[in-house]
Amino acid sequence: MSVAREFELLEETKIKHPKKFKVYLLNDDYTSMDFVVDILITIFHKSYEQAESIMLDIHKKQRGLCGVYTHEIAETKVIQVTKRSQSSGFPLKATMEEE
Ligand code: TYC
Repeated sequence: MSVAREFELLEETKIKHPKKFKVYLLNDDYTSMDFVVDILITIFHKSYEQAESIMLDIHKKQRGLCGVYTHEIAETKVIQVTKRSQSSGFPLKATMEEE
């Protein structure tokens, strides 16, 4: 078998890992701390203790990692945060970026 064919076979059998996306919450001056904790518990499935610690980290460092997901799930999380923030009258924002 040629080296080229061997390379082709190797490429064909390689496992394709889906790209992963980090979802962040951003700090602002108006969203209540309780609301951010609630978002982290209900949308990002954190415990109360984890949620409080991430929220305080965002408050101090301007943004905080909430989770790493496939593109579709990350996009859904960002949309869920935006909808909940808008309907509660808070300016809280979520962003996503490739890992
Ligand atoms: N900085 C906000 C306050 O003092 C709290 C806050 C934390 C807002 C995290 C957004 O992603 C955020 N009320």
